[in-house]
Amino acid sequence: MGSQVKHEDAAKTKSRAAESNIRPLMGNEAIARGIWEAGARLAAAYPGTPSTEILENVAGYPDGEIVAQWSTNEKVAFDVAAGGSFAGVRSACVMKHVGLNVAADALMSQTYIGVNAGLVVIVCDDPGIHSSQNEQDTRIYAKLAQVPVLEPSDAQEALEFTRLAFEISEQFDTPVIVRSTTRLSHTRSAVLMGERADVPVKPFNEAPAKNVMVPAHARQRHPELFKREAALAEYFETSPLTKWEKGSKEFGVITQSVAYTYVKEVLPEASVLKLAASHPLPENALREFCASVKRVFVVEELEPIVQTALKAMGIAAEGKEWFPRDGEFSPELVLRGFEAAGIVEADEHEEVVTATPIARPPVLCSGCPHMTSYLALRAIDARVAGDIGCYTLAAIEPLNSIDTCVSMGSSIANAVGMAKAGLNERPIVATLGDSTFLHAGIPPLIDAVYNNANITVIILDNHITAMTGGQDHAGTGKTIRGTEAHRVDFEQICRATGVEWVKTIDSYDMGTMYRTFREATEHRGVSVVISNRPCVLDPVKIMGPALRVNGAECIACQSCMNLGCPSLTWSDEWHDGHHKVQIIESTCIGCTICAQVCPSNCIQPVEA
Ligand SMILES: Cc1ncc(C[n+]2csc(CCOP(=O)(O)OP(=O)(O)O)c2C)c(N)n1
Repeated sequence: MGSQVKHEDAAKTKSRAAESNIRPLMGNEAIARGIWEAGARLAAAYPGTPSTEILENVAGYPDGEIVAQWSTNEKVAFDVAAGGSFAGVRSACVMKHVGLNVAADALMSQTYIGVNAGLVVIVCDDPGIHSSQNEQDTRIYAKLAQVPVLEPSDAQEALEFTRLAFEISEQFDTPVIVRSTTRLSHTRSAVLMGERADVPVKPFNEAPAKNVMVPAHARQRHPELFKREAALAEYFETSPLTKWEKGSKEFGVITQSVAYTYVKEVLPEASVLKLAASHPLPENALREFCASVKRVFVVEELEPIVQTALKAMGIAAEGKEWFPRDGEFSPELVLRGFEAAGIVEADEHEEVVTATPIARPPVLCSGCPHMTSYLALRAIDARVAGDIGCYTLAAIEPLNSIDTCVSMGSSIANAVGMAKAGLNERPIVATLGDSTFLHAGIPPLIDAVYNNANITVIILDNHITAMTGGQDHAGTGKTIRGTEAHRVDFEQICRATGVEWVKTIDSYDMGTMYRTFREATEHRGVSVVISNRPCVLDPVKIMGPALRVNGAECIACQSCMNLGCPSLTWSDEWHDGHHKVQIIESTCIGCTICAQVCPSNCIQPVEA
């Protein structure tokens, strides 16, 4: 009896221990955990929503176990990780979907090389464009690069698939993509965590014919990709990762990633073939599944990758007829699709009540140092080629002063093209942030000088990557783990490219800013202005006394309102048929920009 009690105690302790390893993790935290558990020793990334928290969480593990570093852009991050793989340590790089465009050149050759130690590329897609410039589907890249793409459907799988990705990478000598999406990356669910694998460092693989991609070697390597792809397809044929959940023979659903969870919620009893990867596809499993049901549906977010493959196999699969090719899926959307397809009766479900929230356009922060540059650019009537960062908000009211925005780093070369095309009736100005300049702004600046373009470049240096939540970069002087690092000197970089006219100004000094912009745009050739002030969310931000409007003297001219500062609101008082202005003192950081643009001098510090 006594020993039995002890037994129970031991069992309870064991199950409590297992329970204590269960945590509610965000998909991104689970991916970071998967990288660490896989025994990876190197991870590099460039921030981008929805992927940013992955490297931030990797950096939470001890430095002695895994190197974590922000790279200047995604191609650099990819190449750093590939370098780690060459050196024999499991390595990962992390990026958002558009980051893979930047890294694609390296991926398309690394795929010929394969790996030494495991090489995993984590890419987070953004169906629905919550925070991106487009909603491209990474699975197409996987097909193009002939590499597997693992698609977890919840946080538990995010951890497990990431771990597994390193195994697959080494077993099949291939980079492996793990694809998340915004919904998975940012949703929390219970995850059973494991231990960190102890993976020995491999020696460098002395194999120039494999590692050096010159034409003679690449020609030899290309056929290897076909063999590898076939072997991977076979792996997914037989792996329990490809899961057949049997149900009615009337119809069957093929799905993967978070779409799987929506299908299970809407049709819990249906026949489902859950794929772990949309590339390479397990053709026999697909054929067998499709033959077992009368109608086949493919529920996949974004592109019809699996549906098209089935059609090429001669299988009449339905999918994009009922589920859209753009936007993010949800259980409601999947339900509506099956309803339209005649699978679910319209009255079989309760009416879904959707509440439309009041539209609240995004705004720059109170005292954001970017505001002044765009006010000044409007005043000099500049044609502005914009870029990607917080400052892109200047494209909308009230600043309304950006004419184009394409992709990271496009602004400078767009401006060069406009100038060369003869669009010269207004000054042509490119604006981009410090992180964006380092990411992809330097080659086009060199191009501008080399080709003697008549443009002005404004680098909005707020000492941080603000848009994605405040990450460090080579211009901040700190690493991801907070240690001191060399700080890039933006003026010196510009001068080294050959720009002769370079000035740094204080973003909060409006008078100097107007004069400097005018001077810069009158200069023939390339001029650069560095508008310099830390982001208001940076820990070193300036916090002056809040400002207050003296209502009696406000002439309701609305000059300050053109800034779009959220601390400025209309008051209940009127002047000449227009609202006077007041300041929300609790959010005002005392930057004084509004006081500087006030013609009646009615804005003063609260203490004065
Ligand atoms: C290729 C690519 N990588 C990453 C991103 C995500 N992203 C958008 S803007 C930005 C950088 C913003 O920093 P910065 O240029 O310094 O401007 P700030 O937001 O600080 O004003 C990043 C990383 C992206 N849109 N595209």
